[in-house]
Amino acid sequence: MTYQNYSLAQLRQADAAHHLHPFTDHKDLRAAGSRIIARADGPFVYDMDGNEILDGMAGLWCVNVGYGRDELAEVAYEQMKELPYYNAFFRCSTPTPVLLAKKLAELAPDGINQVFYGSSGSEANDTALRLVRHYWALEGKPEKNRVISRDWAYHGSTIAGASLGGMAAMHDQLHGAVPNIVHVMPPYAYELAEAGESDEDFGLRAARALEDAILEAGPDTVAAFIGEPVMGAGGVKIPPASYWPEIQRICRKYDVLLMLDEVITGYGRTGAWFAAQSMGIEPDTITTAKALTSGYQPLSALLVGDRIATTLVEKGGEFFHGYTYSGHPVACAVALKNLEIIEREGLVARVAEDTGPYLGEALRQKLGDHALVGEIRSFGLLAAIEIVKDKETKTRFDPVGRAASLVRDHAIANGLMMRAVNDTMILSPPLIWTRETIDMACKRIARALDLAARDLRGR
Ligand code: PXG
Repeated sequence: MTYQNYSLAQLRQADAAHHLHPFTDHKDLRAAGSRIIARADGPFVYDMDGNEILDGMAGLWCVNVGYGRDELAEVAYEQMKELPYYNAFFRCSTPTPVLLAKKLAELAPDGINQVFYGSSGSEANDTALRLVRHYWALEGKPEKNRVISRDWAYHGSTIAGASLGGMAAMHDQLHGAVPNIVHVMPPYAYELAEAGESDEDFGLRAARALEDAILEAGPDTVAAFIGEPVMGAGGVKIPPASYWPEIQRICRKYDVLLMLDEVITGYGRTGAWFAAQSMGIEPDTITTAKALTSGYQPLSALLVGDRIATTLVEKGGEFFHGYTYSGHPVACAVALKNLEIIEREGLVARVAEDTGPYLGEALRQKLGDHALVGEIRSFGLLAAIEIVKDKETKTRFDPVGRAASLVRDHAIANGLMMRAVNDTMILSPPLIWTRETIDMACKRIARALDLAARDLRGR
């Protein structure tokens, strides 16, 4: 490997001197130095300080088949030798994106049969936004172009992605978001349900915020609603069962397209190929990326439903949009093999029948009584732990975010990679985790919670 002529200290110094990291306070990072992960195998990553860390985040919600899959490396190598690149513009195609599109049409919910490729979830959401607006323009309703999203949504970090997303801090730095995108409340019962309000009632109330926004804007001006089935980066916010059916009903009533962002939930994480299937949602578009290749190659696929695709084909006219790497042959070859691995190893069913339910039970049984734990929720292999100062009143430690950062730092020091979003701890492990891996993770979280509680005593 090329880096092996360099010491850890040299790499760290070069990192600080030249590398601007994503979502990072660069002053802080330069003071602290970065953790350099140099190797990974199965469910573990290894840093250059010599630590073995169980990866509770599957990289960044993406390495669903785990690390060290020689098959994926081999298929990339073979494809690079045969055809490293050719584009999909100007009436050209290459074999692997074609075969992958055919496969995705098989796996996708009924009525979804077309694919538009990019290299990231952000790009795919940019495509989705353009496409729904283009659809309504082709239908003779160009004024039907507003998109309704939610506070706390994460839809990527390009200008379109951040505009669609509902992260206040990102909007503050946009200096002008894409126009005609509005945000409504998220289905986050833990903080937003009223005293005595049932989960079901809260889910309906949160969904009806969409109806209010449609009526306020005027249904003839609303193109689409966009949402993650389970909000990921916003803190694994799992909606009550009443939420999505009501959203679906409202979208149908006002002829508003439904854009589902499954960049995190796609490809098995919820115990179905797509959360649309586990939750019974019938979307017009599904944004996917991340686990499409298990992160072994950058690739996104926007799955496009028949309604939009039919108009696009029947009305014709060029859709002026695409990327150099739309349908990259190597990334698509890796995706095909990755999907084959997920199928061959029965990973989707394993999440549905075994590890998904077990993760929820184990977390609740082993950690639910801990003084710092306000709520545990899970859906498939997505889980969240709310960190609070007082379980009864749901009071947080001051300042917000400090307590969960402490838990995260202790978890990592004790060999478990986790994420903290404000005061919510997140798990999104590879689908190869077994009950034993889950038990190992629970032990490490319990220790991290104890150590954080000790640090927080008296605060
Ligand atoms: N949609 C969703 C639902 C995502 O989670 C994107 C779109 C954008 O994908 P790209 O490939 O452009 O990053 C994402 C990405 C975090 C974190 O801190 C989450 C994501 C990305 C970076 C950090 O949890 N999700």
